[in-house]
Amino acid sequence: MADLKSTFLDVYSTLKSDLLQDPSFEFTHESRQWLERMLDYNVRGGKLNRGLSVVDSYKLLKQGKELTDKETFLACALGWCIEWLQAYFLVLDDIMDNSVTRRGQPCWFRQPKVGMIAINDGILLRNHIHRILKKHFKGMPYYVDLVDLFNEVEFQTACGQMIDLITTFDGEKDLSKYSLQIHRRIVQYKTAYYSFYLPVACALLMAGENLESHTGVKDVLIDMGIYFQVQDDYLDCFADPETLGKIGTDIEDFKCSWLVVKALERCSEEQTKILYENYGKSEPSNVAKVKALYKEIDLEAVFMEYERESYEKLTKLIEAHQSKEIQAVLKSFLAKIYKRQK
Ligand code: DMA
Ligand code: MG
Ligand code: MG
Ligand code: MG
Repeated sequence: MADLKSTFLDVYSTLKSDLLQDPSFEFTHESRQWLERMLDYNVRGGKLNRGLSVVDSYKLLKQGKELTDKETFLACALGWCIEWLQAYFLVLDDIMDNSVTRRGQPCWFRQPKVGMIAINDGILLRNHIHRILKKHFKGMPYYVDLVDLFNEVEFQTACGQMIDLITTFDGEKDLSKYSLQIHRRIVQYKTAYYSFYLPVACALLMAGENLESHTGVKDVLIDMGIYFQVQDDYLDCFADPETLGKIGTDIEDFKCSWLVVKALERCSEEQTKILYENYGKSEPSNVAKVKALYKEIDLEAVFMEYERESYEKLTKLIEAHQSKEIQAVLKSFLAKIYKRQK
């Protein structure tokens, strides 16, 4: 496993150096330095789960047969395209969510000399995906499907971000419109497609499969993605920022988080009043009152129960699948995220 990660990181160096030598642009020393710093800061430093999943999934689809060097390189390159997509969305998400830290360091836009240049850096990260695909996959029979897949998933993610943001800033702050249904719609689009469906879809395309014949797999992955984002919402409030690598902002940002939806379901009239008065305000005293309320109604226990149930449901869905290889892919995903702390 440590070995796969180091191979994966080697491929990053290759892809980065390609981008720093891109013949379509006349780089100066400054622009090349900017780009290199921007890539190392935003693309390389994550958990790399999504990217590594492409390689893992592809291996499982190949039934454990040894991959050729070329196959390993291509699977890693596709994995990195997902990491690039993620970096692109996160750079912009942190601006819009007014976040402070990410992956244990200040958000990119908070770096001195960066600021709103981060917006263009986000656009560049997005463009890099297609430059990588063009350079390494152009001759492949699945090239068009791959480009289409990245475009579709990007569109879904951007729509998810749109509904996350307009639900939050829709004029008057009104908690009464928040529900589990709305939450599910937001997280399905903003997180599940790119984090769970995309890595497996990449591996399937590389293995010569047709995505239309795997809709059952997609449904399980979407459910897993929803569970993953519920964890993200939970950790936003309850995790130690040191471990998580980011400081939560959902309460301040008036987000339609799973926690606030569950709180609304469980609060007494009195408690609901406290929630309405304090949710969505940036003063620490307001945030503290919301957190105290969450503790009072024991949302931690509610989440634990949800986590247990989700694990059971997902396991059943996976085991209902015909193909043993696909079962193995899905199980390895679930094992990676179950009870995660970051
Ligand atoms: C982020 O949702 C979704 C995308 C597409 C970046 P979020 O704002 O809850 O993520 P985070 O908690 O990492 O800022
Ligand atoms: Mg965010
Ligand atoms: Mg966000
Ligand atoms: Mg979050």
